[in-house]
Amino acid sequence: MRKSVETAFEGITLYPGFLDGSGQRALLAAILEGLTAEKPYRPRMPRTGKPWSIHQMNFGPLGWVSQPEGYGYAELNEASGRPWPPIPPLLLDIWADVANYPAPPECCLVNLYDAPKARMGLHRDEDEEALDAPVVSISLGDTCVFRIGGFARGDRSRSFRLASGDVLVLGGASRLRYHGVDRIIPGSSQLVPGGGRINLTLRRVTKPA
Ligand code: MD3
Ligand code: FE
Repeated sequence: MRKSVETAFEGITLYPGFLDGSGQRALLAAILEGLTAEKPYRPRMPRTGKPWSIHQMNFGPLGWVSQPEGYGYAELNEASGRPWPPIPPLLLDIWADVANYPAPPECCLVNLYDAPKARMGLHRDEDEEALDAPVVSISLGDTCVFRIGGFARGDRSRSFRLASGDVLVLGGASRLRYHGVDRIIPGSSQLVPGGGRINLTLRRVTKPA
């Protein structure tokens, strides 16, 4: 069993430093390998089509997409017409260790915070059918200031830092809380070439048979 910290929120568990330096480098290499097959893109806001401040890519049978038509899951990368690359085995191992769920994840959404101003506004992850499964988040590279709130947009919120190698499991009673990334702290890690932060979220989308 790894050392974990129960947060102030039921259903949210933080594993600080789950990955040590060599684990982080091995995972980064697997991610960058996957990103040579399909190129990260800038998602577009529903309706307005305005581009986000981050880049995204997906691994796995289903990819989460944000397009002018709306949010949802897709089997193909619209930019290439091809399926998303497979989820790296190192990530499937992390899910098996911490998710406590009887089926593997179907989506690994890759968020690339590659600009100093990159952020993610408050939102809920609610496009999955399997809301009984947790979301498992793995952080690599620069530390970020992450915000977590309640079940309505205006509820009180608190901020935490997430550093390279940290794993956060978000499930149970907190699965539908609002959350977002206020900012990254440039220069806080040397892991990612050229700097920046990479967040990986593992999700189960469909109910297992
Ligand atoms: C809290 N990504 O991709 S991961 C996202 O760091 C997303 O890139 C952020 O939010 C990032 O949707 C945060 C942590 C996270 C994920 C799911 C949650 C926190 C959550 C679901 C419920 C509550
Ligand atoms: Fe989210």
